[in-house]
Amino acid sequence: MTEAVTITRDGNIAVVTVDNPPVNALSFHVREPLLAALETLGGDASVAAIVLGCAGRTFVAGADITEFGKPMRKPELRDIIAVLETIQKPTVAAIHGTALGGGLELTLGCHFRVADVNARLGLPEVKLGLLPGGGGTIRLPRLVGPEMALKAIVSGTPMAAPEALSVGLVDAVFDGDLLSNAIGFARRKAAEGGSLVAVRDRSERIANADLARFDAEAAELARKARGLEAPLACAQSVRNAITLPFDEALAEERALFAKLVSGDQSRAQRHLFFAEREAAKVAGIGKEVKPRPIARIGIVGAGTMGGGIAMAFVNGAIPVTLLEMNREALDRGLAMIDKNYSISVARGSLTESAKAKRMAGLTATINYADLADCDLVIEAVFEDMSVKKEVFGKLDAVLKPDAILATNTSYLDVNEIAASVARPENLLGLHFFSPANVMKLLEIVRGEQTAPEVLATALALAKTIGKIPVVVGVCHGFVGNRMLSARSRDAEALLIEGALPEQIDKVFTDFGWPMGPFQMYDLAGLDIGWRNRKARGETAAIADALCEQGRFGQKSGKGFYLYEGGSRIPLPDPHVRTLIEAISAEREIERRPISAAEIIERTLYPMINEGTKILEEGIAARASDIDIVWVNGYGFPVGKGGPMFWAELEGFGKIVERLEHWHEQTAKDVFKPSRLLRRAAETGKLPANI
Ligand code: 3H9
Repeated sequence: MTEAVTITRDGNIAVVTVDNPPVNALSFHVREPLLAALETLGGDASVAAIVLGCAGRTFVAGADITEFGKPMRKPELRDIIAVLETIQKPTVAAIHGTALGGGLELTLGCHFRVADVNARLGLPEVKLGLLPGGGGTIRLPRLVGPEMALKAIVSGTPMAAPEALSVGLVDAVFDGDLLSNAIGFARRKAAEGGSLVAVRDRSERIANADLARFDAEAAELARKARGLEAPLACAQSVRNAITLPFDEALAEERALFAKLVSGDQSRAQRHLFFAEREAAKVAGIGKEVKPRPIARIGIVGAGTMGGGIAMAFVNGAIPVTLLEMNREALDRGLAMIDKNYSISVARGSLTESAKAKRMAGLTATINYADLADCDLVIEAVFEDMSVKKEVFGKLDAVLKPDAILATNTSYLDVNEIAASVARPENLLGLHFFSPANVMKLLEIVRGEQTAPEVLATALALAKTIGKIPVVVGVCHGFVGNRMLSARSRDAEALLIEGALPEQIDKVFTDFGWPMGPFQMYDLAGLDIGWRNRKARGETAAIADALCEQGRFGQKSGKGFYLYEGGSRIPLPDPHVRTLIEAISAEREIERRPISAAEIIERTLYPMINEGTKILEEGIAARASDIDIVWVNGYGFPVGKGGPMFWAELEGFGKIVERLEHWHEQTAKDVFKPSRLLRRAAETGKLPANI
């Protein structure tokens, strides 16, 4: 036996242990000895039962994702499961940590599954643009019923062991030494000597399936899939489990898997899986750099942003002291948080007692001195340099010397803020995205003087509260908002030349975005941009005109669209069309049809161009960091892997050529291809070393 798989004995019970750190993925060097072990033990008359478990922190967390996209080496997972199913003595999977994807599918080849009370079980393949390809879609419905299987497989969300027990996925849950309990369980099953039925042969849960109801649920899921192929394939395959004989359904699953795994969407989603993990690795922040302990967070400002940030921390069980300038503002902020939690309670996603616990994690104050015991304080006040400096001046005076100062600025110069405090090495940007209690992205802005330890603390903190951190450098708008601004720079011109907001937005939703730019402006409120433009002496003919008419977006019932009776559904508004056409006429621009391709070239291509400038300047460390920012902060479609991944699919050569064209037409800088983009156009790839 190799080290990846070992066999030990406890009397007449054989224990097969997989040991492939860090997550016991089913790599080739595991599959080969695992198959051999099972074949040997299946035929060994001295073995009464087999327990299959894992060493280390988890049960098998799935197939080895790094092997996808390469020719699959035999034996495959399904070969192993096929052998498991022929074994005529009890086979028991002993699950701790996470049994995910191929890991859970492996257990479905066993007669029994027993789990540690803290284990989680799931089929998350859909998140990688795949469907379970090791029989999961065909076997799981046989254990838990088709509707539950559909939900679990299409969502990819793992379930906790107690729930798995209640739905029939596992046969026993143990709190204590899992292995000895599993051995005891196997010994009892061997002694009972009852008939052993493989999962493939259990048909009672699918025999009476309500196909009409199943189809209605599957249709609803398809609607939500927004152009993603994997959720549809998952639903189709679970349906096959009901309607086709086992082997036929299994073969269909295999074919669907093969199609998805070689497609661009899955490639994109696998890229994002590894990109997210890469983003957590930051130059100069090795294991030797220890994060500081954070027992209490302070937040200055209880507006929408401050309140959302406060919720993010108390949700992660970190107590928060929330400061406002006066009682009234503080009470308003607390009432908003309370209301948000009440909505969750009404929806059933939070219990009353969990809400009470979270609210109890909040301490409210109007005195800076009450922040003295905080280990990290985030300011979320008005976006104005002098206001921010004033806040940090006060914080500097009351906080302990090693407390960390963080600004939630979206645009301002973090180095300038740092220069105004006595502890610049303890200052950084923590840029949350609204709503901060929901959005996963956290841009961590590293100032010139930010200490490695401070950065390590921010990274660790992000993980604690379930955020996806990306470390970025200082520039106007950092990575996300800087690229967003490049995306919008020509949008108004598109309207004036002939497009309408609803047409541009449809190009975006067809691309896979949850909404287009004009829907987004209406949602965010047009007055904010209007105020900023006025302050900078800038104009935007259409948006300014809308604001002058009191059309601030959703909150005023009209903006680029009309929202009838408080609805959030954007309706195209003939009035807006007339206004746009009047501006075109005023400027003597003859309106012309604008194609979807042109809309993409004039919005997304400049955004890619800006991304390459961000890389040239070292504001982002890697192209994949930019992808993580856009997918998690701005709704870039996961099936396209983020802007920089998509750019490669689209073709850097084509992008440069079209940017040059638009640069010639408009003379706008945003279309002038960067040096890096030109280099990428030569080879079809972004260079490894920038
Ligand atoms: C599948 O099973 C298909 C089958 O249906 C069909 C087959 C025919 N492979 O996340 P972490 C690496 S699809 C390769 O930081 P955590 C990861 O990149 C699979 N590598 O740890 C990282 O490497 P590094 C279905 C993997 O404790 C290191 O392990 N399964 C895999 O925060 C630690 O990972 C899944 O989708 C893998 N499968 O979380 C589960 N998994 O240190 C995917 C991890 O170099 N995995 N790595 O950056 C997870 O969700 C989490 O890793 C897990 C642990 C929850 C297990």
